[in-house]
Amino acid sequence: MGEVDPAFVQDVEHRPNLAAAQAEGIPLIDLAALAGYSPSDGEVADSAAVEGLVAEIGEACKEWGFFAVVNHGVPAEKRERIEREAREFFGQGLEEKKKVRRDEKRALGYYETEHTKNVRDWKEVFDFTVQEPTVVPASPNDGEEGVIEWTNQWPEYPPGLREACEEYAQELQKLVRKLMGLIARSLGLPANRFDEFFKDQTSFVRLNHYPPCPAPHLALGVGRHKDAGALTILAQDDVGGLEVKRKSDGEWVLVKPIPNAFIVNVGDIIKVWTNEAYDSVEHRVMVNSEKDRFSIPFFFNPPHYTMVQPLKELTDERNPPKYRPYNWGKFFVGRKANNFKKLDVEPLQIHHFRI
Ligand SMILES: O=C(O)CCC(=O)C(=O)O
Repeated sequence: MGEVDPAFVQDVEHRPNLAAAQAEGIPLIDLAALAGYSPSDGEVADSAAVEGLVAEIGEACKEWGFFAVVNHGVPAEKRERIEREAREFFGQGLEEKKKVRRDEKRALGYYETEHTKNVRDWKEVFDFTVQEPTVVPASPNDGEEGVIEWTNQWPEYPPGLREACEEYAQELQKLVRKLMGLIARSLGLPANRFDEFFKDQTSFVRLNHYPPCPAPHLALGVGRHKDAGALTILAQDDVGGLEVKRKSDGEWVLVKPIPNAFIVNVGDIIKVWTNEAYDSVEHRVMVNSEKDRFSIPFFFNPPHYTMVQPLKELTDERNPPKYRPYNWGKFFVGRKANNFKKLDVEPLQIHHFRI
């Protein structure tokens, strides 16, 4: 990526503090009690241990908007395999990677010029969807009907990337179903309350590579943002750099990598579904001048035709809906299109639908 182009430079107030403190007390949730649970029946096994998990997850979603999970059931070898293949893929020359480059027509594949909040990120990515094909609106504009199909673009090299990605996505599907079941129960809803959103889902996985950066005090790997979807499950390597804005005091704190754990973020859709009982968390990624960093977020997103709005069960006269319904598909494709370029206007956010 060469030296630092002004396109990467953050405004002064958003520049990272390279000496940021590691966060203390981030909820660490042990999912061992769910071992053997099959998500296909949509029910979480009933036991005192699971009840404890439900309470822990509810508390974490309220107080932090994120947490770490261990003993999650995703086999370590599947994670190691996708991490290995990702390194191989990004280790190639730009020309090779550009053969599967994302563009205005093909939303998936390799991309190295993403902007977050209109500042370029110091990273390169490879995106693939979980559902093949993934159906989305043809246009983000209201009144323009019609849908298109997104299909994944797989590179010839490394030859094992596709299989590693597909296997990993299947494992993450199982985990996200378990987590959504626990989250539903923590809200007093049936464990299968969110199952309908798995059919025709628009979930995707991103391979992130953050190369060493000559000016880590000026640029960010990913600028501050909240995830627009429902839930994100992130695998990060041992380099570190993920920061979250702690709710209790608004400080940016570093999330220490824990071997084999996943970080789970509440996204904006859950914030809306719960009428703000649960909050999405702002986060960003610092880079460093020495080491490459890799991470793999899995973004759980509902079908494009979902009208996102506070759930009826969680609202009443005393707690009326705080958001107008919005169409997820239009929001999602609008956001994807925005990431292609620096805009003069603020990209679409859920606060635009706040009542
Ligand atoms: O790399 C990370 O730790 C976080 C990545 C992230 O927030 C994103 O890709 O949206």
